[in-house]
Amino acid sequence: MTLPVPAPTQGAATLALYGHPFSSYTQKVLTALYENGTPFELRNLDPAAPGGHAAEWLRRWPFAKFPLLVDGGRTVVESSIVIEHLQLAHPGPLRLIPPDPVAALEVRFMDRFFDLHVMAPVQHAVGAALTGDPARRAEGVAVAADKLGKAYAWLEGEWASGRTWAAGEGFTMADCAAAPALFYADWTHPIAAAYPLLRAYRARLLARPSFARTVEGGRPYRHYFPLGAPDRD
Ligand SMILES: N[C@@H](CCC(=O)N[C@@H](CS)C(=O)NCC(=O)O)C(=O)O
Repeated sequence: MTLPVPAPTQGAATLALYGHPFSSYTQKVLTALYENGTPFELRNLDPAAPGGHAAEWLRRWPFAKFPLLVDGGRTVVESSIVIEHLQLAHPGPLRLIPPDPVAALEVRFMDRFFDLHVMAPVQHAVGAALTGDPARRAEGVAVAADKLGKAYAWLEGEWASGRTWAAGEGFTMADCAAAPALFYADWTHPIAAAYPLLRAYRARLLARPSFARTVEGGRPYRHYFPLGAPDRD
């Protein structure tokens, strides 16, 4: 089935993003929105936040995952699809997916890498810690440490070619994925000094204004991190 993509719009906020400022996948989309100065309204799903948005979010997406974007009459889920949608329907000055299909494939691959091989192990450890069971917490952290160690080693090798951003010299969707993934991964299993290029990349992401703004938005919620948020970043 082919759905029509809304015509590009500018000006007033027509976009509503359901999510949480401390959620990694919400942060991935927030970084993309801030990169292009795209107007939107954040519908914060924190239980203490005003608005009572949870019911509408669950009505639109009973799978209970966020972020979720509402663009006019359309519901868009899955953070990478949301960013692809933004590129098509609300393009800004920065193309987060390059026009060249081969370059775009590399961006999509690195986006998948950060979601599947960095963020997923972090979510595993966090989920285990949230059970409150010390044995499950220890198992979750051990599994994550093993997987993240492999991911860090692979990423260090990729950066040895001299790239600045995840898919080359331009900031893309892959960096939107990498930023929260590496942010929380380093809290879960610190990136060792043996990986200076990866550590420098994480620092570069934290210095990027779009992600720095995202991190500030999540700061009030750091007590939610069940493995204990370190006093840095
Ligand atoms: N593949 C999804 C992952 C979304 C996801 O896992 N979101 C988390 C928050 S970071 C969530 O909804 N957690 C709530 C839950 O699992 O109950 C995406 O890219 O949007």
